[in-house]
Amino acid sequence: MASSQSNKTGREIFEELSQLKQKDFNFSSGRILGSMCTVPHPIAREAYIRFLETNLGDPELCPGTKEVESRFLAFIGRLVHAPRSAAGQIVSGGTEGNITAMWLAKQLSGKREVLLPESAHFSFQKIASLMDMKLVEVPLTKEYTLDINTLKKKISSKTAAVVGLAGSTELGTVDPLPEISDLCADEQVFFHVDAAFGGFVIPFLRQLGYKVPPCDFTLKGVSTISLDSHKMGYAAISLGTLMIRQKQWLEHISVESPYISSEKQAGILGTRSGAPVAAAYAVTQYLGFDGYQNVVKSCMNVTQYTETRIKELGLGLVVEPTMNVLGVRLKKPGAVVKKLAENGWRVNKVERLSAVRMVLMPQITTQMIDEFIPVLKRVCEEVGEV
Ligand code: 0PR
Repeated sequence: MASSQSNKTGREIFEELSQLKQKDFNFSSGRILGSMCTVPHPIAREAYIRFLETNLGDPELCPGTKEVESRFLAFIGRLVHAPRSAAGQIVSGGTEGNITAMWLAKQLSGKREVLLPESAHFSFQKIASLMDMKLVEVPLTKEYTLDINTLKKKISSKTAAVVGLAGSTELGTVDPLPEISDLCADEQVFFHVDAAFGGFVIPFLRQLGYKVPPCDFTLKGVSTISLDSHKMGYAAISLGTLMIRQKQWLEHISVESPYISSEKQAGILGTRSGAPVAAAYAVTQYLGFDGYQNVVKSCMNVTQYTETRIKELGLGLVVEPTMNVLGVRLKKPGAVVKKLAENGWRVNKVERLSAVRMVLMPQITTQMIDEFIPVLKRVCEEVGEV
C-alpha cells in the first residue's frame, strides 16, 4: 500500500517526542505542588523497563512475573495487617480499586446503596453510573471527616457498602475508621476503606507517633482497603492494590477464562502489564518499611514548613493537616491557580471549599517552598487576597 508520508527515522521520532515532552510540567522541577503523583523512584524505572513485555492477564505465560506479583502482595499484606484469609487484587489505581470494591460489595450483598462521605473521590460517580448503584452522601464534621452519628442513622437494610477515607483527595483527612468499622461489624455491612493516598502514609505516621486512626485489617469491620503505589508508594503509574479480607470473595468477581491457561480471571482488566508491578515491588524492597517511614517523615517536615510560611503571608488553612496535604483558604482560588500556572507553578483548585490544594510529595524540598512563597505572595497581592 502506497504511503503518502514517508516513515520517520528513530532520531526524528525521538526529537518529536522530546519536543512534545518538554511542554509538560515535570516533577523534578519542584513546581508541581498539587499532584498526588511523584517522580518514580530510580529503582522503579529500571524494573519497569525490564518487565515491559510481560502480561499478568495470562499468568501461566509469565510465572516469574506472577511470582513478583505475589511477593509484592505479601509486602502490602504486611503493611495492612492482612489476615491469612485475605487476598490482594492488583488494580490500575484508586479508581479501579474503588470500582472493584463496590462491584464486590454489590455481588456479596445483592444491594445497591452506598453510604459515603461528601468528600469521597469522584470515581464513585463512575461507579454509580457503571453499576447502577445509588450514592448516599454522609455530611462532614467541622474537621472535614465523616459524621459518624449521621452514618448511624442512615445505615439500613438497603446498604450495600459504607466507604471511609484514609486520606481525602482534597485535604488528606482521615474518617473515624475505628468507629465506622465497629458500626459495620455490628450491622454486618461491607466496609471499604479508600486509602488511595493515605495507604502509604498512615502506617508510617503512626510509627512516628502521630495521632491518626489505623487503616488496616486490625479493624474487624474492614472488608477491603484500596491503596496506590503510584501515589505515596513512590512507584510508577499505574499501580494500586485492592486488599480483600476473604480470598473466596474473589469468586464473586471472577469469570471463566476459557482461552487462556488459567481457568478463571478475577477483576476488571484482562491483559495487564507486569511492568508497574515489578516497579512497585522493586521500590518496596529497596525502601522497606524504614525507608517509607523516612519518606513520610521528611514529607511531614516540608508540610509543616510550608504551613508556617503560608500563615506568615496572612493566609489560613481549611483544617490543620493530617498528612502531607494542605488546603489553603482563598477568596478567589481559580484566579490564584491561573496566575500561579502562568508563573510556572501548579497547585490544584478546590472550588467547593474555596481553597487550593498543595500536596507535599517526596520531591518537594524546603528550598523549593522558599522559591514558591514570594511568587504566591505576589499573586495573592495582584488578585487582592492579602
Ligand atoms: N481515591 C482517592 C482518595 C483519590 O485521591 C484518588 C485520586 C482516587 C481514589 C483515584 O485514583 P486514580 O486517579 O489513581 O484512579 N486522587 C487524585 C486527585 O484527584 C488523582 C490525581 C493524581 C490527580 C495526580 C492529579 C494528579 O496530578 O487529585
